[in-house]
Amino acid sequence: MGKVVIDPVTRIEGHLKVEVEVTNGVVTDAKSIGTMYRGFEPLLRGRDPRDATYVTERTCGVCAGSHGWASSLALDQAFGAKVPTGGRLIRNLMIGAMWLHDHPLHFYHLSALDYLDITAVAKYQGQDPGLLRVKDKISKLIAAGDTAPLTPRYEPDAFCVNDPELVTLAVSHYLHALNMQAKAKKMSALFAGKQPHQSSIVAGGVTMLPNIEVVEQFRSMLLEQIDYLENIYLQDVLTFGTGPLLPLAQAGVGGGYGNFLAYGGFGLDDEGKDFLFKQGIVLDGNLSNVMPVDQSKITEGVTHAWYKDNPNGDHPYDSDTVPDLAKKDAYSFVKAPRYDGKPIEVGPLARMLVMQPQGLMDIIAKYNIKPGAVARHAARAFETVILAKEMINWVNQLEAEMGKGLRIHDTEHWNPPATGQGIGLTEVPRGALGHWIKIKDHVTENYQMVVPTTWNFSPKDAQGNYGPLEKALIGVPIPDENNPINIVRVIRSYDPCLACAIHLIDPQTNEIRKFKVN
Ligand code: NFE
Ligand code: MG
Repeated sequence: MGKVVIDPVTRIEGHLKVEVEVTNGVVTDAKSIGTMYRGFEPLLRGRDPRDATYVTERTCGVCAGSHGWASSLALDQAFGAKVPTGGRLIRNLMIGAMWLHDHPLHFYHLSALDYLDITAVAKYQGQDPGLLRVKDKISKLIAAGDTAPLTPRYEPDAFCVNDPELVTLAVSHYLHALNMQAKAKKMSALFAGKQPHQSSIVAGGVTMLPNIEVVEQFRSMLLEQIDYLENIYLQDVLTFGTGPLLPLAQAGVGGGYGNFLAYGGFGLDDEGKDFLFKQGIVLDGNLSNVMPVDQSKITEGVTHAWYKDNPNGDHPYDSDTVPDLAKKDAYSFVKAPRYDGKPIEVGPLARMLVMQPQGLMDIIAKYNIKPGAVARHAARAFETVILAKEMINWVNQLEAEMGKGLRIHDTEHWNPPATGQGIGLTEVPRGALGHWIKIKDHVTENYQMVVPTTWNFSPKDAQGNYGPLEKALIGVPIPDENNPINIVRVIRSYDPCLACAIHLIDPQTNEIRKFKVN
């Protein structure tokens, strides 16, 4: 038996350490350890509630707009604001464009290298001029011993794609993806003022009143994205997932509990009733029973997290975020969200298994793919295309609104009430995001964010249940303890963001150590 410690886990956002026990080539115990506390929630107390939008966005540089969106949804409710159709559509388009940047980045730049033997590029024998340029570029880097960041930290294994054609194409798409992501960010900035950290979504709607040139520029950029996302990104994921990685996909490596939660996101009406990505809960992998979500069943426990126990209970309206580094049995700064006491996965796979779009379900059935690391990549690519195509409808609807006098903000409800409370639940790239605010004397009395990676990378709870990642790691094959590549594949399949999950660096625990095998 051996203990494998990966610290820090690279090619993710934020600070994560993972410890596993390996027995007879299989993971038998796992700990997900968030090593950084940031203190955004206490920071908001006593401030103007509207500050939440801008302060919480600074949680993260990747999904920043997500927090602007969730906080504004919470403020809409607390202020009694009714977001006009134009405000809803612009929010959807601005945040949607952010997703078009975020998901391909995760696949090409953060994850694909776990599945490629990059040195195969030097063996490319084809004549495609673009691929020959890639071969030339990468071969020079290999010769110079300078392949970071393309070189994975681990040795290529049996699941690493080493066909020179496929690998060279994938690397060329890696480079192309950088270009397409920059364009997606520009799309978002057309409405957001800038990216990251948008400055247009506010309580009651948005502040940017677009003209027709802006909308048409957005449309033409969106059409280019749809072509790219459908014909390159999704195709690459399917080529890998139903080809060389099919055994991993069929074995459901990194599958976990089979519990999935989505709050629903991207409003399709102004009443907050229908969403592009649907709301629901699936338990124990039972896809025929998608249950409704009741937010009152959400708790965020801290039994194994470095925080003082909550005197007023663990529901986000009443809970607290007070660090306690001396806490016995604690091993992470990530809290432990649970739904009705259950650890639950959130994210693209959860969304797609709640929504069950026919095209993806057909692929899952045809290839007998099980929930796991590869399925997460497939779900992520699939939902990106669903979203991008729906965005065309929102552009059309926005133009129709412009024809009848576009309203983007509920100006009647801009000032904070003396007292109030509100919840903002939505879907962001890494999963279900919730913000809870309580207002007293016109200022924020309490603010809590329960973030996708907090759900997925939580530690054990008071009942001793593993967090979703921990559970997903147990059973993962590690044929060679010196090469625990399957562990990072499973970790990265969630696209974790520990910056969001923990929302001050502790000089004692944030020490950067080398990956080590004991
Ligand atoms: Ni920092 Fe985030 C997203 C949020 S994280 S990336 O998507 O909220 O778990
Ligand atoms: Mg929180």
